[in-house]
Amino acid sequence: MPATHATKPGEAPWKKSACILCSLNCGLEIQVQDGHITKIRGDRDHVASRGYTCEKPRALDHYQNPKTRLTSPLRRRADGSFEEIDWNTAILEIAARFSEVREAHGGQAILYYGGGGQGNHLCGGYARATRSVLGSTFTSNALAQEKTGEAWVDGQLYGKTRCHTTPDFEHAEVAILLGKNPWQSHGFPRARTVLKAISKDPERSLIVIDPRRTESADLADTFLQIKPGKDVYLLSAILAVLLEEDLFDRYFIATRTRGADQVLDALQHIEVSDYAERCGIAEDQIRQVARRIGTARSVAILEDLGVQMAPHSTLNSYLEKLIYLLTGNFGSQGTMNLHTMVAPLGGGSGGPEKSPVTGAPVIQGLIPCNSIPEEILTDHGDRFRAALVESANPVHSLADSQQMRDAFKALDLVVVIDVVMTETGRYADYILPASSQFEKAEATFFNFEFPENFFQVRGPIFEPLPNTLSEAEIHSRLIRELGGLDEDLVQKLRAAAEESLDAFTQAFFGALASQPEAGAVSAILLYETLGKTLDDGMECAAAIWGLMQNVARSFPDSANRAGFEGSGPALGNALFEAALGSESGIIFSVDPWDESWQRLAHQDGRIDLAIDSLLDELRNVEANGPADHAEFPFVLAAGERRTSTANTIFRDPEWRHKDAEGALRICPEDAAQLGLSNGSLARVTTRRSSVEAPVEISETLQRGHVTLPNGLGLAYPDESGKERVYGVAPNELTSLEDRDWLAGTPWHKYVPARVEAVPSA
Ligand SMILES: Nc1nc2c(c(=O)[nH]1)N[C@H]1C(S)=C(S)[C@@H](COP(=O)(O)OP(=O)(O)OC[C@H]3O[C@@H](n4cnc5c(=O)[nH]c(N)nc54)[C@H](O)[C@@H]3O)O[C@H]1N2
Ligand SMILES: Nc1nc2c(c(=O)[nH]1)N[C@H]1C(S)=C(S)[C@@H](COP(=O)(O)OP(=O)(O)OC[C@H]3O[C@@H](n4cnc5c(=O)[nH]c(N)nc54)[C@H](O)[C@@H]3O)O[C@H]1N2
Ligand code: SF4
Ligand SMILES: [Mo]
Repeated sequence: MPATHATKPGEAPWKKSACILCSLNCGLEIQVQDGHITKIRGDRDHVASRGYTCEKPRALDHYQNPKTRLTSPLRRRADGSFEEIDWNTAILEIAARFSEVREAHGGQAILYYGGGGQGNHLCGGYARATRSVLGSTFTSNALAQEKTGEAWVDGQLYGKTRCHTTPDFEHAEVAILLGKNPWQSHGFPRARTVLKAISKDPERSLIVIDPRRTESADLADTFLQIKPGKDVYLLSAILAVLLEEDLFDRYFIATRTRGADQVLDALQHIEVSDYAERCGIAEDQIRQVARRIGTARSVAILEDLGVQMAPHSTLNSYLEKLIYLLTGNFGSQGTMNLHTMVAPLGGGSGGPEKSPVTGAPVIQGLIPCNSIPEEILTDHGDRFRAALVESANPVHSLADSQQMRDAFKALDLVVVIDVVMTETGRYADYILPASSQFEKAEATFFNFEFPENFFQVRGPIFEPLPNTLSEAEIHSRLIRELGGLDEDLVQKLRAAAEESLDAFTQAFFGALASQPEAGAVSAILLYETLGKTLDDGMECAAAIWGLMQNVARSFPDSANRAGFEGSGPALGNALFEAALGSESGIIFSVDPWDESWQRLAHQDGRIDLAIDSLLDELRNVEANGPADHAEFPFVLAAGERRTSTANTIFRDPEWRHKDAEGALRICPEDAAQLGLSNGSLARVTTRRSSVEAPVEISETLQRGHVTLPNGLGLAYPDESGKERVYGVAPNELTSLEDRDWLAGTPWHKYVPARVEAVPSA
């Protein structure tokens, strides 16, 4: 790697890679010329995407070649400006300053934030080594403002938070999208193709639950245009109807679950007509939907930010899962299944369950994003004093940007590893320039497929930009400087790696057995030894060897069924060699339809349906809801995925042909009442701040509901080189306290707001 594919005479070669703009990482073929991405097409050989892409990757050169690429380590001066320094100085000083923090306050005072956005995940593994050398216990990333509530519920139901279910939309008779707009945001392979197929098939139904008539809702057989934030009423009313009309799968409940009685008891008290009114969906329609679900051969559901970033979010995840579980839609074709994975998402297991400073829950090893400023802006002796931020932009992406700026200013040391200058970088003491995702080996870690799961390793398609380094190299240098690497061991393992993969395997496992402490830095050991024997540009794929050994240990039968022979280390090696040798990805696991039952982590093999704390919340749902704010009559969804958004991965506003400044969407009636017209300016005010945005009048919205896109409000130089901020940064408007009581996940989709016309000058 990187290898080439058939080209026309005179044409630049097509190089295999993947899109890095959303979790799907669709396979791509890319032509490059003079350091630029010139042509892109879907890779038809890719094992998961099979040639599919959406429109966004066409703009990928804006990621690879923005005006703001970093080409030197930077150190902040006393006056706040940055000066360029060389790598040696940067590594020396950063190691020394982290050591000072560790000596004065302990390693747990160093927060690690990040570990991979949509396609940059190997750094998370290498950073684990640095964290262990520093003794940095706590970590967080975007999952802790979206998926931790759902993961916590999975942990209760199935026994481990890594028991993640995936919907089988390819085969489901009924497909439900709950607060999810895959037409724009994807979330499963070939989303548009799959949705269109369900929509066209008269035997199958697509049900969309969303306050806005989205592109996905346009394809729905049934669109439930719910009042924003009221899903808890709809979901529990559906469950109540299923109970009333005896549509639960009693056999499944009796043989496969425990704790159902407590759930049924809580559901009995629900008055469907009252709940229908609260969520704004007619009772008749709720009953029809419940009957469709209750009588279908198979049902699959995908929930996402529309409920995960709204009031009652953890409870919503629970109710969503009760709908498919109580109707027996689990562990079979067309339903919900527990899949294999190359590495569990999140920050690792086995650490503290609560933060010692705020008592915030640590789920999937992650501190809730909304707690981070409180973990810093306090007198508590255990507060965070330093942060290492990698491949993330938390000052922009976490709730309440002002509090985030204050918090980052209060830290003794902030180090940011990124490809460009960001809102977070501005608060750093040091910024380290990383090679881009097209300049180093990377891999796809959102492997959520079932019954066949896939993995793609991709090679670089460009030489690294001069003076940038891969994260693996950065962590390796830091660890060396911190004295965390046993150089004799490195020599021994490198010699073995040069001999053969088998010799290396034996030497590596032997070393771990005699020096278990080396396990903590194993990713960097792999990089420094096995990595040096891989092809040019593939060094940082070395950690994948360890992950493939884990796959061989955790899912040997699945890997054998996928055609990989042997067991133990030999199986791991077969997987590793195949992964590095197949540019369009491999199917690494194949399961029978009932495999989910093997994957369940409860000892008795049953699903534990009763979650007392959430049933209590359900019984007192009113009291646990958001407060009313009379002065803020609108609900603002702050962070809608649109065709013109891709988190903050593209900073150059040029790529946005439509919706350049990120419009505030509002329905015609509200716009008329407020005197707003298309393109006119609106002022949006929340408890935190007040911003201006151009208006887009849209029939897709209901009264009282407005939306702003995610990923805007980024600073970028204009033609004259002067920095300008394009669009509204959504988190200038959000509040830290608007969050789930259990998981701490934010209510970004439910921001109380006021909207006014800005008088034209
Ligand atoms: N184009 C594009 N695609 C992306 C991204 C991107 O930036 N741009 N980002 C990627 C990332 S990081 C993620 S996490 C995913 C997120 O993917 P999604 O979760 O699909 O994205 P959103 O548009 O934020 O929210 C989904 C839907 O929730 C609806 N919603 C709002 N409030 C409520 C409510 O109260 N109840 C219900 N039921 N629905 C509600 C919105 O109208 C919206 O249609 O997208 C990924 N894909
Ligand atoms: N109000 C509101 N806030 C939200 C959301 C919302 O809907 N509403 N959505 C939330 C969600 S779901 C998410 S996922 C987050 C996303 O927010 P973040 O997780 O903070 O990350 P991204 O915006 O994806 O930005 C990723 C960063 O990685 C950098 N990067 C890219 N490639 C590389 C590389 O190879 N190496 C390194 N070191 N860095 C690289 C980019 O330059 C960028 O700065 O935002 C969250 N914030
Ligand atoms: S679906 Fe996601 S990964 Fe695939 S091409 Fe579109 S943005 Fe890229
Ligand atoms: Mo996300």
